[in-house]
Amino acid sequence: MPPILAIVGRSNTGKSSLCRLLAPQFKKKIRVGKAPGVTRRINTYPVGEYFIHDLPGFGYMKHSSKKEEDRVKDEIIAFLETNADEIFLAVHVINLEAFRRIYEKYKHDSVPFDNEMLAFLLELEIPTVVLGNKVDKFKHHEREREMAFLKEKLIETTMGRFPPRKIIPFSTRTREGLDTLEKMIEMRLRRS
Ligand SMILES: Nc1nc2c(ncn2[C@@H]2O[C@H](COP(=O)(O)OP(=O)(O)OP(=O)(O)O)[C@@H](O)[C@H]2O)c(=O)[nH]1
Ligand SMILES: [Mg+2]
Repeated sequence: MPPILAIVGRSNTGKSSLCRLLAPQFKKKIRVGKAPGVTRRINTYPVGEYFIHDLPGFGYMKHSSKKEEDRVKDEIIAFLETNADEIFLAVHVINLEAFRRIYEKYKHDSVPFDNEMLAFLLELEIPTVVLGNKVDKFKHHEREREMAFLKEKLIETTMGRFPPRKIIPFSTRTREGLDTLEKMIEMRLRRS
């Protein structure tokens, strides 16, 4: 099996948009959209020596039932468990603009999805990088504040096991962070 680059994250964070940047030859086939829940199945794109797997988003999806959301979540978990050894890098895409609001909404009832997902990837020992995506939506001082909040909360739930240098500001729109990500992909690929 060729090595896998897995793109994971909540719905509407920019996973498929990222996929378009990493696999431009498939751009026309990759659907992106405004409403959460565009990608419903795992899509695979061969790019040279590895495969990109664009996963559906977990959490809220427009026009779907709780049952469908749970099915998608189960599918993502099963995919990660089954392929943990082949995944040379998981790219966990977080919408920086929505992270604080979602974190505050869920923290009283349970562990917010993003925190749970990162802990799960660590448990499976899958090398992971986190993208704080959509930074183009912020003014400079706001993005520093939101990035610091994101890092603080992810480090908290993973009890310091996830290094903050692997949480990078990103924008699929301006391509900020793309060079850094591509270097990480190259480096991990060499090691796998
Ligand atoms: N401003 C801004 N918008 C973005 C960025 N990345 C993605 N978007 C927008 O966010 C929306 C969702 O993008 P998708 O790439 O479809 O997100 P997804 O994570 O694949 O969504 P699902 O398949 O529903 O899980 C689209 O309207 C994109 O244009 C970004 O870096 N900046
Ligand atoms: Mg998608």
